[in-house]
Amino acid sequence: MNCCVTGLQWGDEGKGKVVDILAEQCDVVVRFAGGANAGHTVIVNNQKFALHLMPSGAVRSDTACVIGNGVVFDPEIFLKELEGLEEKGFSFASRLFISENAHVVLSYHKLEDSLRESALGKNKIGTTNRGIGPCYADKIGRSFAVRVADFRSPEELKKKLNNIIEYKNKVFSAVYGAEPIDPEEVYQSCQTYSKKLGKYICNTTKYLHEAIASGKKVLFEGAQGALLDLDHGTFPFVTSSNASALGMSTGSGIPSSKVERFLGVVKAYTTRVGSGPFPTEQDNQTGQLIRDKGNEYGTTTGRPRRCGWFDGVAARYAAAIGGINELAVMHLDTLAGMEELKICPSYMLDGEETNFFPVDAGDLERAECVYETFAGWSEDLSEVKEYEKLPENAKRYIEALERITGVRVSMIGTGPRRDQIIYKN
Ligand code: 2SA
Ligand code: MG
Repeated sequence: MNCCVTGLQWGDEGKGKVVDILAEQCDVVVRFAGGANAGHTVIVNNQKFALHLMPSGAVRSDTACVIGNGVVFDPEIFLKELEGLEEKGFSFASRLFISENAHVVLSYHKLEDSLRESALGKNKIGTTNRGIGPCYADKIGRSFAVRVADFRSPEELKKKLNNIIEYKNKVFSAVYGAEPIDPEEVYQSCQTYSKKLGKYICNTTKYLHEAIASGKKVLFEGAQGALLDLDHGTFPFVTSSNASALGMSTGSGIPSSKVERFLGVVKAYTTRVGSGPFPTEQDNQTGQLIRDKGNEYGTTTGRPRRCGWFDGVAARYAAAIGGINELAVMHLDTLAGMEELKICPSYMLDGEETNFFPVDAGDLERAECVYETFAGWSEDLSEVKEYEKLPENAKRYIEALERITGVRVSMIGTGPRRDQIIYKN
């Protein structure tokens, strides 16, 4: 079965590990949205891989890896990742496919990202400074966009870069007083990328349709999470792509009718990194406990993540918009030792109870959480392999997540290793 794995929270749900496990039964893993802002951690034989752009299938030597058209492709970071994996013995000959239609993140996008964030001051979005927003803005704006396909025509790319950078330099200097960027330098780095990556560039939509037609199993790997989706998340505190499962089709060219499994990944609690409303946040000892036990720090930026209780309103909404038919609950082990656990199935908003997630940032700021309280467990879960062997209170907690989200749980994460997973019927 073809499968799409996306996060149902604000990212960092543990998608990388889930994708790595599912990749065993798949032939192709596709990234369809986001860019090097993602941080997917995969641990194989005690070796830790923090992947940003490379699909998590990269650490299985026979899995094809596709960078879909919906990705904003940072060739500098990608090359480092590729070479790092090659040094560790992975080969990518005939198993790496980069969409010619993907848009390219260049140095001026990263500069623009940090200039804008500094200018916003306390109103900043809290981006990863990876140039994601500015690159997608150029894509939507069309006039100043560079696509992977442009690497094929060096002369035209040179002209294009000269025009784009001339314009950007004017704006950056006038608005932010920034130093000018040298177009020649950007062009030279593009030459290097083109030489090293040219052989992987292709029409990935064609590749994917042919792969599916020939019976290959495709796994779509989301980045960030549904609540950071540009259209359906907590705007403006979102990323600039359709990070929910809804982005799968536009970001790959494969319609949802070709995909049977829509697996949503959640953590057993909630985290968020960057600014924006977070109703169940525990900016207190409870939050700190979760952060310490769950090692909740950004994989890309190292930022401490904000931590809180499981937000059932948000997860139910994310599951609904993504057509999610299966749930993976990660980091259940992190909650061990807490006397009491809480899940928020509804909010009080302006005196009325609601269980439909209001994406409006102002509404969310005012929303007050209604909680259900559960007894915790003290047993360490890290070596439990069967659902039946979980402590009764842990099972009760999982069943509550199913009831509140309306989706059945099929996988439960009990630690970072590949084998620390429980399958549930
Ligand atoms: P951006 O850089 O424009 O996409 O930032 C916009 C918002 O999206 C959030 N965002 C993320 N949230 C969680 N995890 C992400 N990936 C890294 C990780 C983040 C890190 O896996 O830990 O290392 O800090 C990710 N990428 C983007 C971001 O925090 C903004 O709220
Ligand atoms: Mg992450």
